[in-house]
Amino acid sequence: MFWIRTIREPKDAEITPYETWLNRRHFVGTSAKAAVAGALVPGLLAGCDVDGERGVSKAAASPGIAPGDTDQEAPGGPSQDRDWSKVRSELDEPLNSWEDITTYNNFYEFGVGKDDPAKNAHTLRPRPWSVAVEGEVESPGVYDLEDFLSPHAVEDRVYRLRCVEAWSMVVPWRGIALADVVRRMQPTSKARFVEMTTLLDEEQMPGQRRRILDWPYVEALRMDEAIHPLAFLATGVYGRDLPNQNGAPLRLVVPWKYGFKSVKSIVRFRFLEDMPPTTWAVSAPREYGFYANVNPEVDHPRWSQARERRLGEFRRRPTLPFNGYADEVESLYAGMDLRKNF
Ligand SMILES: Nc1nc2c(c(=O)[nH]1)N[C@H]1C(S)=C(S)[C@@H](COP(=O)(O)O)O[C@H]1N2
Ligand SMILES: [Mo]
Repeated sequence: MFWIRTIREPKDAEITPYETWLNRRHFVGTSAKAAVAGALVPGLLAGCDVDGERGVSKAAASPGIAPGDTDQEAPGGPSQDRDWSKVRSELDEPLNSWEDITTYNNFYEFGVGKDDPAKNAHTLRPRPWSVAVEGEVESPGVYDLEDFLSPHAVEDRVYRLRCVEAWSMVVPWRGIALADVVRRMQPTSKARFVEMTTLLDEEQMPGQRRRILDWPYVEALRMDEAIHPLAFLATGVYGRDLPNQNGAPLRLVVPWKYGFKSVKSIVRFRFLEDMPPTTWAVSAPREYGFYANVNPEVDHPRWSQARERRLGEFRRRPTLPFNGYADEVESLYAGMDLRKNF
C-alpha cells in the first residue's frame, strides 16, 4: 500500500524526543501581522538560516520569481534558486524529496491510486486561471490568478503534511499567507467561515466522472483558523510552480490539520455566516469531521492515529498533537471538546 522509495532506518539523532522538541520551540507570539511577515516564526520559514533574512526568503526578494511565472514546462526537480539541502524545518527533519512530493499524491479528481495524479494530471490547465471571491465580503469579484496573487509577498515555508491515512511528509512550499488574502477581501462582520472549492470540470479532471465524492471538492475553515499566521496558500513547491498533481495553480496548506483539509486547484473562495458542508465530512461523517485537527488521541474508526509513517523512513514515528503546531494553534480550540469536534 505504501511506496517506500528510500528505505533506511532513521538515525537516533533524527528522532527528536517530544520533550526536547517542546523545549526547542519558542516562537510565534500573538501578533498575526508580524508573524505573517515572517519575523515571529524563526526556524519555521525556510528562509532563516539560508538567506540570513528573517523568514522571508529569496523568493520574496527576487523579482525574478513570481508565482505567475510558470515553469510548468520544466518541472524536473527543485529549482536552483537556493540550496534546498540546507533548508530544514524547525525540527531539523529532512525535507522529503521532489520525487516523494510529486509522485505520491492524493488527488481523487485524477484517480485514487497514489501514483495516479502524477500520471493523469497533465489534463489540468493551470493557466490561465481565475479565482472567484463571493459571499460575505466587501470586494466580491472574479480575479485573474496573477492579479489575485500579485499584491502578496511570496515566501517559502517548510511544513509537515500529515495525511489522515497515517503517512506524512515534510514539504518546502512556496506561496502566500492566507490571512493576507482574507484581509484584502474584507470579510463583512457576518463572515464566520471561508469555504474553498476545487475546479469542477470533467474534461480537465476525468476522475470527476466517477461519483466517488460529491464534486467539486470543497473545504472550509473557521475565520480565526483562516487568518492564523500558519494558514498558507501554496503556489509552488521546491521553488517551482506547483505541479498539477499537487494542486496547481493554487492550493490550501493548513499544517496542523489532516491533509484532506488542504484543498487543491482552488477556483472559489466564499465567505459564509454558517459552517458549510465539506466534502469528506459529508462523504463519511463518522470518520471525518469539520475540524480534522491532527490528534494522536482520537483514532480513525478504522485505524490508529497515534503513529505515522514518514515517507522515506522505515520505523513509524509518533504523531504529534496538532501535527507539532500545538503551541501556535491550540488556543483556537480552547474550551472545545476535541473528541466531539474531531
Ligand atoms: N481537490 C482535492 N484536494 C485534495 C485532495 C483531493 O483528492 N482533491 N486530497 C487531499 C488529501 S487526502 C491530501 S493528504 C492532500 C495531499 O496533497 P499532496 O498530494 O500535494 O501531498 O491533498 C488534499 N487535497
Ligand atoms: Mo490525506
